[in-house]
Amino acid sequence: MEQTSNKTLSEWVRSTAELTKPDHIHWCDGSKEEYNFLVQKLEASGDFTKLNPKTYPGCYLYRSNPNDVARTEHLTFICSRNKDDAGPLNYWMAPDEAREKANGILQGAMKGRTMYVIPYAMGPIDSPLTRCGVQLTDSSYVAVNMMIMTRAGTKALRRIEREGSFVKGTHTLADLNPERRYIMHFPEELAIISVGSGYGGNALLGKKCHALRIASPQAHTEGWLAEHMLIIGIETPEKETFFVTGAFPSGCGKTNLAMILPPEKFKGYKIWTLGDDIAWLHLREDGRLWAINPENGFFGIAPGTSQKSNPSALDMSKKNSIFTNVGLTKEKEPWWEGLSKTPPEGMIDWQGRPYDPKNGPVAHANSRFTVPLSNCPTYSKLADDPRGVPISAILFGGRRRSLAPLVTEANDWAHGVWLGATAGSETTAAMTGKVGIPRYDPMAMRPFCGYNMADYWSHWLSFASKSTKLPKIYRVNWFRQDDNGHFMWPGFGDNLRVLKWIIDRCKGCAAAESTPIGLLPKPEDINTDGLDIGPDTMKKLLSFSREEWLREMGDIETFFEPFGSRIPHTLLEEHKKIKESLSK
Ligand code: GTP
Ligand code: SPV
Ligand code: MN
Repeated sequence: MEQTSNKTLSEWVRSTAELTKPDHIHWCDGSKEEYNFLVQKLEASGDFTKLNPKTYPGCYLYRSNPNDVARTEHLTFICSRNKDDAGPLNYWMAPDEAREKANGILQGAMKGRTMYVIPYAMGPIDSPLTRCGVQLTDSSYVAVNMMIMTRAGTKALRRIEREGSFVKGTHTLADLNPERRYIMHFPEELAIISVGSGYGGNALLGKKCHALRIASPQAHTEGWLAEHMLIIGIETPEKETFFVTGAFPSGCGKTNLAMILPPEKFKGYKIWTLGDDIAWLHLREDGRLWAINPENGFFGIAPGTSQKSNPSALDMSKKNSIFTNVGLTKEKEPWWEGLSKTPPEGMIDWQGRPYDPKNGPVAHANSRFTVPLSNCPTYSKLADDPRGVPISAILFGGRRRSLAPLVTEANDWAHGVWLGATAGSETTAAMTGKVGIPRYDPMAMRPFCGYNMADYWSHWLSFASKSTKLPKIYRVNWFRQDDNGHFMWPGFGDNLRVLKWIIDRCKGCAAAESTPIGLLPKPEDINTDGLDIGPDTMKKLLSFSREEWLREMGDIETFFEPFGSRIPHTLLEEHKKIKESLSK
C-alpha cells in the first residue's frame, strides 16, 4: 500500500476499507503498466472483450448490467444542510439520513473485491484552476475509465499532498440493485457517495459528480463557473482563432460540435477541439472569461456516429478506446445504429445475444466510447495549457422541434442569461426515463447544478458588473422540424455556417436584426453555399411567431414559480421587457 503524507486521505482510505471490507487496496499510480494490468484483469474476468487488434488496436468492448445503462436523475441527491440550498430542480436528502443510508449499503460491499484508490486532477496538472479529488471504487471498469477521462495517478496525489484539499468520492457497485442505488453529493463537505451503479455519469465521479455538482457551488463561492459545455477554437482563413463554449443538454450535440469538419465550401476554416462536455470558466485580469476543460477524455455517444456525421469520432476511437454497450460484429468490430445502413450478418447485440430485431436495437441508445482527448484528430494542445483559452462567444442550445430559431444573439449579458435560463429541450437516452419529453434545462445544467438554480442565475448575472469584455451569448437550435417531422437544418459540419455568422458578429462585420426575442440574422446573412436548402426553409429557421412566444412566456413563468423570491430580480425584469416587446 502506497503511503501518503496526507493524513486526512490515509485516514479516510483506512476507515472506508474498514467499512467496505475489500480483499485488497490498490493505490493507482496512473502508469501505462497499471492501465495494461487492469485491462488484462478485465479481459481475464470476461468483463472486457478484446476488439480486432488489426482495425481496433488496444480497444475493448464492455457490456454493463442491462439495468444500469444511463444516469438516474431520480436517484441523484444534493445533500446540503438546508433543503432550499438544493433548490426546486434537485432531489434533496438530509446529510445525516444520506450517510446512514449509504453506510448500510457500503457495509462489507467490497468483500472479495479490490478497492482502487484513484487520485485525480480535473484540469491540466499544473494549472491554478485545476481541482483534485480521490475516488475509491471497487470497479476495475470504472478505474480504467477514470484513467482515460482524468489526469489520474501519482502527479495528482503529489498535488493533493501539496495543497491539502481534495474531493472525497466513495463508489461501490454494491449489488447493482436499482432499489439500492444512490448518487449522493455533499457540497459542504466536498464529498460524493455513489452506490449501486457502474454507469458513466453515476460512477466516474470526476465527471458530473465532481466537475459539475460539487464544483458548481464551489465556483459560486469562489467567483467562477463550472459548466456543462464543450470548448472549441474556430480558426479562420486569416489564421485568427476564436474560442467558443457551448452548453447543450445531454445527448444534444456537444461531442459532435466539438469536432466538426468544415463543409467543402469553407476552405481555410478549421475547428480545434479542446473539450466536449465540461468547461470551468474564470474571469482573468484582462477582463476576459477563460475556459479550461477539466477532463482528459471523451465519454461520447456511439449511436448516430458515422463517416458522414462525425468522421473524427470514428477515427479517434479506433485505438486505445473502450466501447460500452455497443454491438459486436463477426470481425470483432464495434457496431451501432447509424454506423452503416443495416447491421452486418452475424451481429451480437449489446447484451451479448445474437442480434434479433425483436429484442430492440443492436447497440443501446446510450452506448458510449471512452477515448483519450489527444486521440482526436482536431485535438488542440491548448487543452493542456494551464491558463485555458479566452472565450469570445457562449452558445446555449437544446432540442426544440419548434419555436426556437436556428440562432439568436443576446442583446447583452443579462439577456443572454435569460436565454440560457429559459432554454428548453427534449429528454434523451442519456438518462433513464422517457425520451422526447420537453422540459426546461437551464444552461444544460438542470441535472448537474449542485445548488439552488436561482442562486446560480444570480451568480451568472453578477459577471455583468465585473467586466466589459465578456463573451457574446447566443441561443442555437439545430433541431427545428418541419411539418413532416424532418430536421430542417442539416446540422453537424454545416453548423459551422452558423458559427461563422457568430464569429463575424464578434468581429463586428455581420448584420443582425433586432426583434423582441433578440438579434436574428437575415436568411442571406447565413452562408448556404453548396447546401440544398431553399430560401423559404431558411426564412422559417430564422423566424419566430409572436403568438407561440407569448405562450412560451407564460410557460416560463410557471417554470420560474417554484423558485419564489430567490429568483434574481434582473432575470424577471429581463423577462418582463421581452414580454412587453412581444405584446406591442
Ligand atoms: P452528452 O455526452 O450526453 O452530454 O451528449 P452530447 O451533447 O455530447 O451529444 P452528442 O454530440 O453525442 O449528440 C447526441 C445525438 O445528437 C447524436 O445522436 C447525434 O447524432 C445528434 N446530433 C448531434 N449534432 C446534431 C446536429 O447538428 N443535428 C442533428 N439533427 N442531430 C445532431
Ligand atoms: C451526459 O449524460 O451528459 C453525459 C454522459 O455526458 S454521463 O457521463 O453519463 O453524464
Ligand atoms: Mn454531458
